[in-house]
Amino acid sequence: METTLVLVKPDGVQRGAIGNIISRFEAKGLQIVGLKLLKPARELLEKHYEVHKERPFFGSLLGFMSSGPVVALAARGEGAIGVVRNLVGATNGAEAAPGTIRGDLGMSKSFNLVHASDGADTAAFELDLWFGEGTVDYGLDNLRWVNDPEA
Ligand code: 3AN
Repeated sequence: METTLVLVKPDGVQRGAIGNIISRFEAKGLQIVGLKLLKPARELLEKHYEVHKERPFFGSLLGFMSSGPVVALAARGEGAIGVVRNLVGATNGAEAAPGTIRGDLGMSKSFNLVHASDGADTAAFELDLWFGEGTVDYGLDNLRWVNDPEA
């Protein structure tokens, strides 16, 4: 089982796409084990985007991400990190495949609706950052119809 961090960015919140985005993760068979709406502090975003601090778009990225509330969610499932990245799609919405969140809803490489952890180390780091209080662990009966235990 893997757990990964997803953020619905300020553009996704402002466009009324929170439900659309979250429902895709639920429909896929991922379990939501953390969920909150917050206006992220600049220090939180600086840590979150630390790897991009030398990139030319770092300042505008932080400005955008702190411009309004975001939804943070933790999603769990087998191979969840890769599964979520596939559902999210390529960085630039204009080029992202139809069927993905960015491909269906986005046109921009900066206003691209969602963030998703890109690997196991990143997921652990980002979950600690956004859900330092821990995730909510509970049984979900539907899950026994999502993954075949014999396959
Ligand atoms: P992804 O979210 O697809 O993994 P990254 O990790 O390459 O993309 O970039 C992190 C974030 O930085 C993106 N989600 C996007 O919001 C922003 N970003 C990436 N490339 C650009 C760019 N060329 N101009 C503006 N913002 C960008």
